[in-house]
Amino acid sequence: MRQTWRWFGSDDPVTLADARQAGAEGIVTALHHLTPGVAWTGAAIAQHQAVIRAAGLDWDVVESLPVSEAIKTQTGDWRAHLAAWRDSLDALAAAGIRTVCYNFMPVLDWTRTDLAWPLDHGGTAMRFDLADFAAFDVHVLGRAGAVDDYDAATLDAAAARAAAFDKGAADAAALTRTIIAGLPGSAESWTVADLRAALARYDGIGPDDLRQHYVDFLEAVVPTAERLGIGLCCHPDDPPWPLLGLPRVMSTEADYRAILDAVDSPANGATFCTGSLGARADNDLPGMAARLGPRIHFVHLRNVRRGGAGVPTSFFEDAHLDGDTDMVAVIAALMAEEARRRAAGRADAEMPMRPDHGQALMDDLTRGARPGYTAIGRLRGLAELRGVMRTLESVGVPA
Ligand SMILES: [Mn+2]
Repeated sequence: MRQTWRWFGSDDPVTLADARQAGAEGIVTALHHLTPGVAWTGAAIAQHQAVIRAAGLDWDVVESLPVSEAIKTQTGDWRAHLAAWRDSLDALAAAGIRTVCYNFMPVLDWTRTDLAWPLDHGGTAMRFDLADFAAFDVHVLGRAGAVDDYDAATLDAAAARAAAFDKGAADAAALTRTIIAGLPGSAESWTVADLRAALARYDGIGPDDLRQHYVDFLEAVVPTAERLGIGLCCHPDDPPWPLLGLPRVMSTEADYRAILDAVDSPANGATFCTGSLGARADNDLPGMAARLGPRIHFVHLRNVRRGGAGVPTSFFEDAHLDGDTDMVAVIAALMAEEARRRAAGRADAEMPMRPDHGQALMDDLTRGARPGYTAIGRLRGLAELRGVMRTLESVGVPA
């Protein structure tokens, strides 16, 4: 697999020079300053690409080309947003960029309850605690119907956390800020009232409606991607279950299969994120890597340790080779897919992968980075993953 590294642009505390020292071969990035629904222009793409090239790297993968809330809800300017999305694909292909990741999660891009959970070794990791999340949902957001989404033990634990908020023993505002950090754009600009308004846009949109909107989106953009030779790849839901009453439709193998079959084109592919999918004990990741393999265009390797076998559950972001996912088996399955592609003469035999998040280790603790996008933590992750790949290359991948 090709070793890539996510970079958020010139204001990212982890620089392109850092990415090179970590051994990255290519860059994953986006025009993060542009609003969803606005077309990316050739000039803006070329400017970003020139900065990356000046650092001796190349822009291999777009992550993400955002799908607007209007498209997901089929309201407002959604048809114009679809046209803009196609225009962006045209401009990206003209710049030679042919792997485009996106997601179809309503409102929330990703959700954690602790961005710096202390680990025994002195570093920190991101964590999702189900009781904390329920405390936010039931006692801070006060969402109607929230109590129906958690079991009795979780609700009891959530009530105890909320009581601690009242006594000042825990900070409801900090928990709110952490959960809102997963909202797209500038998290500081979101309030609980904004979140309620964003959730209200999905009143009456159930999972079947959202899946249909998703298929409609694919039918509108996949022919363009096919013509341009672009591989679109959808990132799974993170975490992979419904949150805050919002429907989620990319959480399981069955979800992926439904979407890949609905628009059956090589251009309609998957981002295989072991970190997101691995938060469910019922996702068989090595098996999914093998079965979805021909349609995987981009790989995120990350490991989580779950709090239990249930869904939903708590989890934290463990080291890349630790956690509950058998990372060696996943990498072997993906490398076997690459071998099949090479044998079939596919031009996209080598899949781009990146270490998806790292813990905060050593100087990461004082340097600052976007949540999960540390320098040393990801360098460690990439080095460990590279070691697995190099070993499997040497000893051979089981067919
Ligand atoms: Mn990911």
